Amino acid sequence: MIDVHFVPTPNGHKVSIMLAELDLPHRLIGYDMLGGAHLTPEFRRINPNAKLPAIVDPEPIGGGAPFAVFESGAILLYLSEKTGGALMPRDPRRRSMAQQWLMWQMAGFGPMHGQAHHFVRYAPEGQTYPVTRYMNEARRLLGVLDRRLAEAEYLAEDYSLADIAVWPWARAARVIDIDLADYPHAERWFDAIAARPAVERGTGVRNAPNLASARPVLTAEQWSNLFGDNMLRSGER
Ligand SMILES: N[C@@H](CCC(=O)N[C@@H](CS)C(=O)NCC(=O)O)C(=O)O
Repeated sequence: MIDVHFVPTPNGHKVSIMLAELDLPHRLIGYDMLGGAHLTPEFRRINPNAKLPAIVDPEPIGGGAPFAVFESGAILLYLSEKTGGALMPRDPRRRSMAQQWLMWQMAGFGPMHGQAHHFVRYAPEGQTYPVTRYMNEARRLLGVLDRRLAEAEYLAEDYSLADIAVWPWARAARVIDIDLADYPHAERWFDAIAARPAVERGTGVRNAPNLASARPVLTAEQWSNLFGDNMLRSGER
């Protein structure tokens, strides 16, 4: 039974969708991120970066002691390897495509959309420069996705873990007022993936209403846990 240290955010849903697709027994361990539950020395032993998600596999590839994996993209690769290469194309070109789009998600699409969410939803209002910068980048990257999906049914032609990595962030675009209908090929791909039973199961756990709202209201303590001194100081404990 794999332990999944989890919050129902786009990065968390990548892992819960992958586990549902693979039908791997797992247990979701929820964290109160607003309360700073992830800022503990115990969790830092699982993820030195103190972010969610992370997994602990009691029966790791190659045997031995339970093994922890952090970074959602690395978790998808690990789970694929554990299941003999599931959701990773066998064909070498397609396999490389899946790796390329996974890296694109982890290094570009996710972080840029994440910053757009931060400045639109969490930062004090009225900061036009960062809002414009990250919304432009979020839209530009959706354009890249749309053009790819105009030429291929899925990112690596076959449905793969690259689609699983990108899909939850495409889903979150509506919260920052981006309409996927403006990206018709991405919307066609989005709807096809949304209809998969495993995706429905993998997104069954929802965010708390406050965090899911367009403009979450945080107490000073909660803000500090996520973005301020508590978050900064936690690494020193
Ligand atoms: N690159 C990381 C990002 C993880 C991440 O930022 N997780 C967020 C939740 S989606 C988090 O833990 N936030 C709490 C914090 O930043 O203190 C991954 O893909 O796993």
